[in-house]
Amino acid sequence: MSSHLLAGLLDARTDRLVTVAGTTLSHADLLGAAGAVAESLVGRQRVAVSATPTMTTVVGVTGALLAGVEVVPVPPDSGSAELRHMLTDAAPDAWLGGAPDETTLPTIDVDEAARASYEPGVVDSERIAFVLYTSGTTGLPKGVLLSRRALTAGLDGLIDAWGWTGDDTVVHGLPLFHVHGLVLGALGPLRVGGSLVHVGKGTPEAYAGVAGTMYFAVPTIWSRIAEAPEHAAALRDARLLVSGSAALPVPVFERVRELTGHEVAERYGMSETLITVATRADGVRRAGWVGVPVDGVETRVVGDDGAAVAHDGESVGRLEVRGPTLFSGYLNRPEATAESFTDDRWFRTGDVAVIDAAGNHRIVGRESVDLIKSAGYRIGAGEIESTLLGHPAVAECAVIGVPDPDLGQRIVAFVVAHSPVSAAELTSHVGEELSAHKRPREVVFVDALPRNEMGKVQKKRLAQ
Ligand code: MCA
Ligand code: AMP
Repeated sequence: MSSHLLAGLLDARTDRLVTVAGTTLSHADLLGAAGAVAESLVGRQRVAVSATPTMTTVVGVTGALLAGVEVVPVPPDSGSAELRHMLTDAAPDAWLGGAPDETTLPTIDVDEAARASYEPGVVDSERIAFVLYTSGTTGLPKGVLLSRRALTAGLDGLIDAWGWTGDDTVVHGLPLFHVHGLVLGALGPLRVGGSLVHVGKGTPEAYAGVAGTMYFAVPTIWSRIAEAPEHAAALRDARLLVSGSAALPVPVFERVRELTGHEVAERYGMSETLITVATRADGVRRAGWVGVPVDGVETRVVGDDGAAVAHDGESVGRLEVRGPTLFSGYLNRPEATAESFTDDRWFRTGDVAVIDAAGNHRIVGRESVDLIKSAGYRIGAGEIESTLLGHPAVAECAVIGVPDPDLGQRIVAFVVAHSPVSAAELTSHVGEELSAHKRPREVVFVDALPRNEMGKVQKKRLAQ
């Protein structure tokens, strides 16, 4: 395959189709429309894209990648504080495609009907393709800088692991502002020269309505498919069902196997590292295990003392990774970048894992209770706490993720209020400032938060 990130798309085939929420373009037409976008981006460095699950987003992002212009994919439901933060931190030149109402930035139109024959120039592989915002345990989301080298290596690892070819049709309904939906789910088919159907919203019915060879979903969607036998049966003819972004519960793996005849292939990754570990299509599939390192990636587990932990399938340690799929740092955050690496340049994932003698990985959990995974979204407890504290009625608060059969974890906020306020008001306050999936599902009003002698909130006690 050519070294260009979008090698498969550049072949401009007319029999390979990209469908997003009901609109279809052939690869040739997508290339033509994206070429017109690329022409209109001359002189730009970095653009923001309101990453709705639409063809406009796919054409806009593809055009920017052809032109070598950086993209900041912005969640379309971003609240005001979150949006302000991303625009200040990333300082894009313009909005590409639709922009939020009160924008002061110039906007550049995306015309899906345009057809330009654009000759992409050579772009340095270390050039940044995406600034992707993701939450940490505290503070505001950080912009993860993903280079073309990382994206190419990350996708090639999966192309190898899954025997992914131009004959595959990927089906999914994932958001286009995170690695799963955007990199794997949109760029993957364009790199490999295959077809894509983005169903708009990830419901069992929508997945069942499309014939594909590979279905990508987060565990929440698999769990909903497992509860919908009438739709699950439609996935029998697939080649590969893939789960990632959070742990797939063993009962869901088993139920999907009963209903579809397929064992779901789980893979593991992060915004900062892309997908580093994957179950191979021709490899062992074990419920609760996420596979082996993808081509070019190395992993290790270390104990609290930093010493290597045995790869015996039982010993638990902190997972560290290195290889060509890694990010180029956090935007404007050299200290946070430095802290995320060990002295010998391994990336600290913050996940706790077990590796067996054959190199298979099982993710045991996260080191910090302050990073919550809900419906596959990574959510920082600290960001929600600061937002709640910005509400005049809130004196103190603590946010935790509690186990949830549908969402993996659901966000619960414990609040000490100094004036009367309803749970609904606090929830919508978070939705207005941040984004919809960061809203607590439950607000519990308490007289005081449990604290240790140092005054630190004891979140483990809250969880009980
Ligand atoms: C949700 N609702 C609420 C609240 N939360 N209402 C009141 N208070 C709340 N706190 C509403 C929603 O607005 C919605 O209303 C309804 O409840 C159902 O919401 P929900 O349960 O969230 O389900 P959903 O809207 O059906 O979405 C589920 C989903 C979605 C499709 C699984 O969460 C999703 O697409 N998740 C994927 C996240 C992802 O791509 N992560 C990848 C990160 P209404 O129905 O009226 O709208 S990348 C990554 O992790 C790495 C690299 C990796 O490994 O992949
Ligand atoms: P994000 O930055 O949104 O990409 O989230 C990355 C985090 O998702 C990882 O650090 C893990 O905690 C979690 N994650 C991703 N895939 C899996 C998986 N297959 N099993 C368990 N956790 C996962």
